[in-house]
Amino acid sequence: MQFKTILKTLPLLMLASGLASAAHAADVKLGLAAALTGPAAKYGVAIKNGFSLAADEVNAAGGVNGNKLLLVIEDEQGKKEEAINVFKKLIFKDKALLVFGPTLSNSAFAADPIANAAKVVAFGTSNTADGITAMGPFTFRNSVMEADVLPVTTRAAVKHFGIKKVAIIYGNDDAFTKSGYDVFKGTLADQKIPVTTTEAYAKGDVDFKAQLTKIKASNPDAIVCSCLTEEAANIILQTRALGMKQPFIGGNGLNSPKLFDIAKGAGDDTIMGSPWSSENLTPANKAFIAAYKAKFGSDPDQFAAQAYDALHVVAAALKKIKLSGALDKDRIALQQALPAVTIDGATGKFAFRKAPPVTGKEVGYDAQQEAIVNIAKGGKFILLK
Ligand code: ILE
Repeated sequence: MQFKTILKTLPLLMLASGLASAAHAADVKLGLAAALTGPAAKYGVAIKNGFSLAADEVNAAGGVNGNKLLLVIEDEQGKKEEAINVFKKLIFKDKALLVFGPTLSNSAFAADPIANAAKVVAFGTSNTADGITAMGPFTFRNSVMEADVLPVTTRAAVKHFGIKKVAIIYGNDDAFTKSGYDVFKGTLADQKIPVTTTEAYAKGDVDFKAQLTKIKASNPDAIVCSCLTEEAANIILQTRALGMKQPFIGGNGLNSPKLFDIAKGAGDDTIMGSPWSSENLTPANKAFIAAYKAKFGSDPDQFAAQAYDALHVVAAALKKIKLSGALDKDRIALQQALPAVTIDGATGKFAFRKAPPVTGKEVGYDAQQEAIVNIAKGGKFILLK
């Protein structure tokens, strides 16, 4: 071989050997598309941590049927276009057996069709909008959807504060905040709570004074907020600046500690639902919380808990199948093994249920889990009793 040719080939050889040492043949590659930068990063980093912790645990216990789990993690920045790019990379280039994520429902509506077309499971751990699992039989989620959580949250908040009427504020250009709004609207009608005014904002807005002034004039007992955490926190702060003292009722977006990073004490008394609570002292949850603190030096949140559980759900499904090495076959075998999996995880007992039927379409699988209602107090989410 000529010297020139060797020089040309060398980087390729190095690359190949590098890949081989990072992932030996028996590794099971699982993709994770998460928002690790941008406004949704606080959710995405918690999700990444939950997955890393669970993968380390499974691997330390010998892996799955002798195979180690290898997480291939990509930043989708909380953007639709990036979620599409990252899904394509994980599915077609990295040849992941399954893809977890993306973080936001808004991105899942863009990226999941790629996974369904390629017959690869897209497993959402934080997508709570309606219609996610209607995208196809390869879409799974363990994130309990707004439609299941908000009626329970609203009923508990109404009782706790003796609420007679509410105002609503929501983001009208994000799939999750829009879906949460629709669910809140139906829930308030069902529970016979009049709405004094409904105000909307757009992604990236930072000044909510116009909407909040209208809400103030309508004199509600509480404010319903279908928002992502950063917007919710700024809305709460600006409400207090206008001299308004009403408590907030939120959806899944408000479950992040980012609420307190921005709103500080003004976040107190906000009520939101989730399947997870740090006060749920089951052995699985206690072990999760202690291991998370030891590894990351901070408390976990519900996004970390759901990610952690999702990895254990997939590990349980993998234990039931014998991987053949033929990627297409193995991806389908995993999709077929998942629906029957049940675990007792950080978020409690978990099972899947088939998504509501859609005519002429195969659907995926939702979470079958009860919602717990939390209230913010002193920078923490505590159980509403
Ligand atoms: N549950 C929401 C969604 O589906 C957010 C996820 C809060 C981070 O987009």
